[in-house]
Amino acid sequence: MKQVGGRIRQFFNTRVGFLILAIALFWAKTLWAYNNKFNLGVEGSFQKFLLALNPLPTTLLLFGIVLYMKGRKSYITLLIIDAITSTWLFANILYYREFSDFMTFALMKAGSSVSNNLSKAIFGIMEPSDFLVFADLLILILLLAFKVVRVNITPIKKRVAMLVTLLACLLFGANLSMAYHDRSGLLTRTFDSNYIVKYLGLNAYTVNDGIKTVQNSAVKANASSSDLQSTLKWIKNNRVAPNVSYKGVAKGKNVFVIHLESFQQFLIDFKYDGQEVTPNLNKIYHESDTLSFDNFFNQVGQGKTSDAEMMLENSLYGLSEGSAMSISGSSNTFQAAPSILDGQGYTTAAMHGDVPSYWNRENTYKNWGYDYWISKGYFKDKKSYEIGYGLKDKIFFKEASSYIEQLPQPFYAKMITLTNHYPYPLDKKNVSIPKTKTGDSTVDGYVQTARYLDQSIGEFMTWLKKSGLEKNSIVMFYGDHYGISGNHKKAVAKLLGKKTFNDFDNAQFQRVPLMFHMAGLKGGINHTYGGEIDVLPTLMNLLGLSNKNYVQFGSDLLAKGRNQTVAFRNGDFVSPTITKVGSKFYNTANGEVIKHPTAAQKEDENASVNRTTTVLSLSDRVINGDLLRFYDPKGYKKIDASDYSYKLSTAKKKLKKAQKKGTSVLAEHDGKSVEYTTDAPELSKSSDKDKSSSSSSSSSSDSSKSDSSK
Ligand code: GP9
Ligand code: MN
Repeated sequence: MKQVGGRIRQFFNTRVGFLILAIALFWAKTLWAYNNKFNLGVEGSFQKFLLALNPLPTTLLLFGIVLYMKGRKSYITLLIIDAITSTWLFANILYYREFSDFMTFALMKAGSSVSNNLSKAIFGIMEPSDFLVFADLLILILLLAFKVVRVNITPIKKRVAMLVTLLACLLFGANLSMAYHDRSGLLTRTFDSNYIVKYLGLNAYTVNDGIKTVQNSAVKANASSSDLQSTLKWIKNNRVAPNVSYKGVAKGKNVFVIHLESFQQFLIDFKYDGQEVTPNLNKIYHESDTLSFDNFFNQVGQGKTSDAEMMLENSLYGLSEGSAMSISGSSNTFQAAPSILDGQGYTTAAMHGDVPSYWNRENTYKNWGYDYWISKGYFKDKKSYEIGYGLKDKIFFKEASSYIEQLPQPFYAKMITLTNHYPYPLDKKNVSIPKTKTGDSTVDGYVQTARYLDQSIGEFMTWLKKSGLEKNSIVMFYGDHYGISGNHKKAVAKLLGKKTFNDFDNAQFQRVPLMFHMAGLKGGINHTYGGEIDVLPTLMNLLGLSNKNYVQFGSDLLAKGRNQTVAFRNGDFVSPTITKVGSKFYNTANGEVIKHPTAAQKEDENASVNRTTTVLSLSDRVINGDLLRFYDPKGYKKIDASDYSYKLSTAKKKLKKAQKKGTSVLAEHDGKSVEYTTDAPELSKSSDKDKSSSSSSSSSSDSSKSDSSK
């Protein structure tokens, strides 16, 4: 035994041995921190394996630097590197506790707000166990100080040092490719910083963030107020006057923005197995006080939901790559819907059953002026309440109602649903319509989750009536993007009972619902061609607000003489006359390829191509150059992200205080909650005490949540 101990000690007395010890200790404590100090959402054994692997490549690379050094210097450097990386981990633990996110350079730079808040809070939020991240460093120092391990000054061959560096790079490459296997687009699409840490580790996250920040800040540093001139000129020249007869019809009303996840227009009135799939939404669609649009298109790119949100609430396009909210949401100046309405005396809240960090919402919403960001941690949760990304819609709406009734009126509330999300898993208890039979497993569950979403909407509308909110609110519904991607053409053809389904059909398939529902609204089905970019100008007009002074690329959908070319993020477009996909132009009326365009058609094609490329590139310039920081719209009250905190305890206090105003539904009902009725089986008394796991069909890997464009 003694002999073994002696051998181990001898090994640690070598430089390589000491390095291995340092790496092993650093690895162990990082893994401990991952599991105890963050909420990375690790699911399944493959992700667990990657989590355990990911500290190794970067630690090997960083710590391995000392092998290029001689003598005592290498030991001291090793301790310094260890100290710096441990401090970084420590700082992130504290930051995460406060903001449920990792530190970014953009935030540190924009920083005053965040760092002020953080330094104020820092002592309050520290926990003794946080200091365990320094345990490995302490062990190494003690071992050396008490000469348990001796400093070895024998030089290391450069070849060995290089080999270690190479090994680190190879390991990182392997880590990266396995991560991409589980989550494609991890770095380009930047879904959630938790994902990058989960798959690649904190240090890799930091480097990636650093590279992105440098790229972004270079563009931003070179931008100046004059860059905005071309945009302002374009907007002025292309502006159409909003519809006067609808102006202000919803003035002062509460606004509900109901985000229907992955919900396509074809589902409206769609029947399967002899039943309507979405009877509640169909009813709303056809009601005389609902203004519905049947040529309304999603225009999202890689940022999917976040692109939809960017367009809906800013009338700015997403970016050609990645998510604008992730890339610029923390640092840019926006003049978004919530902040515009804040200035009009509205209380604004976004609600969603997923973690707050996804699509960088936690930071972006502050720059958009949201008073409240009510996300997963705000809701009662059990395993059986969740599926896919988070809370099931029926439970989400029910639990959200208890926050809605506390909001001072008028309010603007965005509710982002979740259950109808790729790959459309649903537990048996919630299934109320059979799967379709196209034979494509990622398509066939779609009607089931869409039905579930529809039922949740039905329940919510009943509550709106009961609470009296229906009378003084305008409820807007929209589908954020396709649910079935162009990679499932055969299955879609089957689903729609068509012989073929080509690129033209797929472009037409990008229609999503848009409906404004309000008591007394002059409704009907409007056939104008438009897209998500046009929603904010339309909504503002209904609320009686002029968007004339804002940088918004869309136009009021009810305006006469508006341009009806709908730009897709990849440069394709749809208009009432022409549809462009790739290099092909189609006649929108009959879907035929226009092989020999007439002069008029050629002109039409060119005009739409021009418009599409112009709006996309101008919008990109606004976001990439952070140009709105140079712009002060008349009548707009600037907001400061540092005024907002989305901590649950802060929100609760704020809501409690807000009750004094007496304008919330709760106050109107003398402090008594308006009962919410749902048939969610998870909430019924008879439901067994949460024995059932969240889903019979949800897989344990993130790929089960990933994108349907796969
Ligand atoms: C995640 C949810 C889904 O919180 O909004 O985003 P998506 O995958 O649809 O872009
Ligand atoms: Mn979505």
